[in-house]
Amino acid sequence: MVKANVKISRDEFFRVRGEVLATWPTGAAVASLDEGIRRQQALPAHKQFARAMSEARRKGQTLLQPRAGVALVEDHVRLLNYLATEGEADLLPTTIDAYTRQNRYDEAANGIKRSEEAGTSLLNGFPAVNHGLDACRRVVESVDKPVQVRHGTPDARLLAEITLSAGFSSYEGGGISYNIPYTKRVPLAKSIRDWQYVDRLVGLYGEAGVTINREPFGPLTGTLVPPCISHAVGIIEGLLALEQGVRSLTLGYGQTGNMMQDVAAMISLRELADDYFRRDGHEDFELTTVFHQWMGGFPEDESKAFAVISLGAAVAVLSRADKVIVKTPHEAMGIPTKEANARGLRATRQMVNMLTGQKMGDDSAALRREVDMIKAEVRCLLEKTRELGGGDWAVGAAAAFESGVLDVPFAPSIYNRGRLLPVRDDEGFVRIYQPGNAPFTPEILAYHAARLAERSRTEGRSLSFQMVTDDIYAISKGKLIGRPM
Ligand code: 8ZB
Repeated sequence: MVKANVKISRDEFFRVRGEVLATWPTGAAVASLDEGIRRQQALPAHKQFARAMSEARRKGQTLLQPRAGVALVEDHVRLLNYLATEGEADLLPTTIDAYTRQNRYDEAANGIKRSEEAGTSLLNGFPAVNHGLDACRRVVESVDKPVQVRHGTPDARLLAEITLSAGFSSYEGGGISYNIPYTKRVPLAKSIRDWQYVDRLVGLYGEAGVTINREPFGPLTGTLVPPCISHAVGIIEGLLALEQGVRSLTLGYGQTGNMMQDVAAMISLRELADDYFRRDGHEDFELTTVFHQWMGGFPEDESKAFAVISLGAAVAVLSRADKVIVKTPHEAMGIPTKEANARGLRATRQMVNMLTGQKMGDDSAALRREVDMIKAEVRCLLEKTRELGGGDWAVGAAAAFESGVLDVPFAPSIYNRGRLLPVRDDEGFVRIYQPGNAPFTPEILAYHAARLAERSRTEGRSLSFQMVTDDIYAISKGKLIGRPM
């Protein structure tokens, strides 16, 4: 059996590195890894992402982070500073544009040129590779908070080399979570390999004493994803990252909207991940969590959007997330203005400040049942994945997607089976309607079926794909559950 979840050797890494840096002219400037390491070592403590996450965890705080990125450097710096001051953000992002995510740097260059001519951003994010090392340094040096790269890139090796060398101290993504939900035809074995490179790079910074935070993308398609599926993917990506030397890991989860399911999901995510990491022999890591405010369709009405945002803020705190990713009242329309972005942050800030320290329902039997149910589901998925890989998580992950053992609902990738269907139950929990090839036990499937039968009775209609689509649009139309009428 091939072994794939193995730490990349230095020789192999530096051989591939030469090829990676040659894929675009701006790669040459980061040839010296030592210079990048020195810049990271010179970052003041309050701009180190891993440190901020670990302090939030220690103090029981939930940090606020927006998404933001525009085409031009000075505009981007102004945007980030506005979100820190007017938006009271604790952590800053740099959201990368869609061309860069697809390694289409020629088109990104054209977008930059046209944005300069237009005097406004004509890209949907910051094209960090085209701007190169010095511009990325300028971004990090012009703000006073930790900055993370947020994107959606299956091959993110050059982007990582440039941004980490510039002083960005956290990097989002993973070989599964930035492939399956984002692209159609990138083979999983390829994206997993390319993300092992990114994790190995982070590991090399680590060997020099620099801790860079890594965050697998938890919400996947953001469309009725059952917690067990995103947990399984996040834990696999965590295991792959730890193998390459990553030490600061933040695992994520996207809000479903049922408060008990969301709290149970965050509790089970922490406990399961810790368990799986230790069982594989990892001890030297720091695990933190991130809660994503609702990632599905939003209401157009801004007042209604604020209610969705605020519910997410409340559940983030009650589930003791170390960080919350904040939505904006422009979500239904597209990329937000900086003002709208700051409004989403301030609504979240008020809620977080009011709820921090409060506890609710931790000892409820119903909550515990949901925690145990999610754990049992994740174990079904992960144990089968481990078995398919003969103990190797990278081989197992590719085989699990190929056979539909792991199946992400509504993903565009041809390497995802797309046979598993979720739907909400009568209380709005996201349940498994059709499991496809996911290896759940008969008891688990019976539990889901029984909860769904309650909804069928309430609505006087049988389960169908119509019910699934009704659920997909429900929140944008003002409700949680897509009931008829
Ligand atoms: C998977 C993430 C989707 C979310 C937001 C979308 C959506 C994407 C930007 C951005 C501010 C950007 N998003 N690009 N928000 N600035 N450049 O990510 O609106 O909420």
